[in-house]
Formats: sequence, structure tokens, C-alpha cells
Amino acid sequence: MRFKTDYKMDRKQFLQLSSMGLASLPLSSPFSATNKPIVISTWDSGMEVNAAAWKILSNKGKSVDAVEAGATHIEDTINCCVGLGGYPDRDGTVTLDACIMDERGNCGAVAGMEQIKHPIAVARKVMEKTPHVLLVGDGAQQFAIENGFVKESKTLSAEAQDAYQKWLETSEYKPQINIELKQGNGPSAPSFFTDGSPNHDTMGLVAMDCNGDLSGAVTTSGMAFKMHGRVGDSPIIGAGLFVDNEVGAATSSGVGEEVIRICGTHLVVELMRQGYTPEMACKKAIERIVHRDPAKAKNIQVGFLAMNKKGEYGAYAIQKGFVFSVKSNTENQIHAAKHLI
Ligand code: SD4
Repeated sequence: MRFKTDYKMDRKQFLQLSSMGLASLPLSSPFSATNKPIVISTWDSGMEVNAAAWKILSNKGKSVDAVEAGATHIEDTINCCVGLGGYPDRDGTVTLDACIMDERGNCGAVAGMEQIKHPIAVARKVMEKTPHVLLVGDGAQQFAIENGFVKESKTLSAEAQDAYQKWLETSEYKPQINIELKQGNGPSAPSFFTDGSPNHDTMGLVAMDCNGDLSGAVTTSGMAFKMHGRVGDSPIIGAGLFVDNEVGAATSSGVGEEVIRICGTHLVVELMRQGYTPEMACKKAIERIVHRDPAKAKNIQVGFLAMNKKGEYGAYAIQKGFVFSVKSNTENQIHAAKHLI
């Protein structure tokens, strides 16, 4: 059954919902005005990402340009988890994943790409210049170079080199256990691995422009010290990012394998289509992960962040510590996501 996108129900739809036991779902208010333009991003580093996106949104620019600008900004910073300054895989090579999706369901992605500074820009070129959605590894790099991108050096950033040397001391391969578990006490608390080492922050952002059109982007160096060739959720449409311009959009951060297993962001958007608020849709998706393997869930972090067509937003995580940043005409701040465990 499909509901009207403004979530108003007529009597027939209400009776259909009741028969499915869904009539008490938290529906968005049919009377609130749309909150646009707006951009939401994962983590506290989302504040600067939102500022970059806002330059475009506040000038009546398109959401797809805004999310690309936000992702490009963070790729230019030295960050453990995004861009060429990010942590390498276990062989010492930085490999980058990114994707972008616009209001018409167009999408493009790159995965496992080396030595190219702006994977998000390459993802957009894949979207606009090829009949494909995803290019990987050498093929992605070759396509980037053919399109004017410069092949950068393989040298690790000083931060990444230090972290890699430290990791090599044990070379413990535990990509799904603890590596993503962060602590924190709300927006002001720093987030870090439980062993005290630095953050691992994939950047995912979703924006709605003045026209009410939604787009999203994700960029990451992926899980630190992963196997060479490992790809997480971030560049996978429907896992790390999904946009449906009639309903809403969602992005994710955390252990990508768990997100892929439930087609996480597609699930969140479909739950919003059924009438769930963004926060409740994220919560339901998190519950799905925890329900599948409660013992594993205790030791990992996944967070979802979503926005609906009204510019209402929400997030949910397995563990405490997932924060997200919001910029609109009325706010510019970091929020702590609720968590299940
Ligand atoms: C991955 N989801 O590669 C990414 C990692 C991440 O915050 O989000 N870190 O699985």
C-alpha cells in the first residue's frame, strides 16, 4: 500500500492501516511547514561540512551541488576517516569509497579507489558521464584520470602513518569488533575508540534545497586497517545512502557489513514511506541489526541519520556516542542520537 507523500490519511487508508495494526504509528504532522533548505551530516565534523553545503543551499542552489560541496570540503581536511589523509588498509594503502544520489534517483559511486583526492567528484562523474553506478579499484582510478583528476602520491599523512605503525605492533584483525565502538556523553563529548585511539568518521550528508529536492553524498576511507579490497556500506546505494525524492533520504555510519546485511538506508527510507518519523525509521533499522545478532551488536556501532520530505530529521544508533550536525534557517548545531544499548 502506498500513502500520499504528505502523510495525510483519508478514511480508507486509516482503515487499511488499522487492519495492519499500524494506525498508531508516529506520523508526521500534516500541518507543519516544510523546513527547507536544510542539510544534515554525520558526526560533529558535519558542522563544517554543513557550512560548505549551506553556501550553495542559501543561494538557492541545488541539493546535489550542496552535498558534493560538503563532501569535497571534508576530503580536503586531514581526517582519519575520509580522503587521502585517512587511515590505510592493513597493507598500508589508503583506499577511498564515495557515492552520491540526486532527486531523480540518479546515482554514482566509486569504491577502493587509490590516489585520487576527491572521490565524491569522481562518483558524480560516474553518475553523469557513464551508464553505470559503481566503478571500483583501478578502473575507478583510470576513469578519474581520463576525466582530468590528478594521480596523487601514495604517501600516508603523518597521523595515518603513526596510527598504522601502532596498529602493526599487534596487527590484530578485528574489523567488526570494538573498532567502531565510540564513547561520549552527548554533543560536547569527544568520540573515540574504546581503546582511546582517534575517531573513525565516515561523512554522510543529506540535503533538501529551496525547491524541496533531496540529495545525499557519502565519502570515506572506510574501516581502518581493513583487508585490501574490503568495501563497506558507504559507496553502496541502499546501504550507506539512499534518496527517494517523494519520501526522504538516509545515510549511515559504523560497521558497514551490518548496514549492508539489512540494506540499511533503503530500509530507513521505506519505513519513512510507511509513515514512520525519521527517528523512528532509524530506530527500527537499528533494531533489525541488533535483533539479527544481539551478541555481536553489543560490540559494534552503527548509526543511521535520516530526513523526510518536510525537512524533519532524526537519527538512531546501536551505542551511545553517535552525533550528527544540522544546519537550516533556524538552527546550526550538533545533536546526540538516541541509542538502543
Ligand atoms: C565502513 N561505514 O567502511 C564505513 C565506516 C564508517 O564511521 O562509517 N565509519 O564500513
